[in-house]
Amino acid sequence: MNKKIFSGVQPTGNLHLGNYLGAIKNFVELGNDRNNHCIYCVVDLHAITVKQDPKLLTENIRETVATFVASGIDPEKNIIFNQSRVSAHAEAAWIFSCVARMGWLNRMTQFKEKAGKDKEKASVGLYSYPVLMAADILLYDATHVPVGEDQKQHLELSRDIAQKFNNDFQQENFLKIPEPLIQKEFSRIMSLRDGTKKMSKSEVSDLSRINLTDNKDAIISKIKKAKTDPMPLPADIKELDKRPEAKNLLSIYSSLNDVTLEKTISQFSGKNFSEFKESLIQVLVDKLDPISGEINKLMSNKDYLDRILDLGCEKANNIASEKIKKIKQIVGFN
Ligand code: AQP
Repeated sequence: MNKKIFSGVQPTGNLHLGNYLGAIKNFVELGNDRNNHCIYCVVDLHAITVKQDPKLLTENIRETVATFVASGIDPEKNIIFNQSRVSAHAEAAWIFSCVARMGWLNRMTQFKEKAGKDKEKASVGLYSYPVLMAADILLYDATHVPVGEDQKQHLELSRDIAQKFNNDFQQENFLKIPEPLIQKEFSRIMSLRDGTKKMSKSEVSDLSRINLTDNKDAIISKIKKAKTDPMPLPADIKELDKRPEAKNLLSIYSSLNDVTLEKTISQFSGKNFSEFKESLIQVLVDKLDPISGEINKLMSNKDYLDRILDLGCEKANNIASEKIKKIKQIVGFN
């Protein structure tokens, strides 16, 4: 079966190794498969659920496109566009927010994590974020959505919204129920300073992450400073449960080399971190240095990046405007 794949990345700056290994690397593989029809969205409407500097946001939208292309996503074969230029997303999000139930949203753990202790001060958009995500997916009849563990609950909500809309309006199979695509053998990439916290764009310390724009020297310095523990690397995978920093660095090495964690452990068991870090630096530089070079090159050709977005927005708009027209008719807006 041909797959219709939809996924998005927020243009919130500092795209990092976690975004690459958890999402973009997979986008490239899916996008290169002839049987897949992939839509990759720069989700700028999602980005403003937390405060953004308008000038920086414009640049970050371009940088996200540059990162997609530099990583190997073909902008001719796949659709690359930014969400705010296809008005159907915002329209569908409103209609779906009248379908979704408060109880469903109250269960979303990511809102609780992102809003933190002071949830009274969080934006309404941050709370209803998963409804906009449902609109993104359902407008394109996506059959599959690549998601990390943290987004599984949101995809479940998209499925609930689609089912309730179809039932409420007696439109069997009108909104397609999307399936998750979960990467096998993958664990979330954690901060280089604290193996219990996820690597994140918004973490204040730049030393906590490898940015996709980091050059060779920055990669070397960050890995050398990455937190470890005093013991040599273990022989047994179970030991890693008590050693989050070791687990994270070994997982990064495994993902970059497309090998299992078990295989990496058997390669480095009994070795010191200093020796392992040399190998990790080597693979990081080999894989990421060409990407960062290409991002920098593309960022100096803004016209090219804007043309990619123009083309992608036109294609996305053709699909989404048809779907929202039908949604509005079903709801009774004529
Ligand atoms: N640390 C991570 N490990 C694995 N995957 C990750 N992703 C993000 N961080 C990690 C995946 O990258 C995709 C795009 O993420 P996003 O930009 O839409 O939002 P996010 O998950 O909120 O990313 P950040 O870096 O944590 O941003 P901030 O700090 O702004 O909240 C998603 O598929 C995500 O799973």
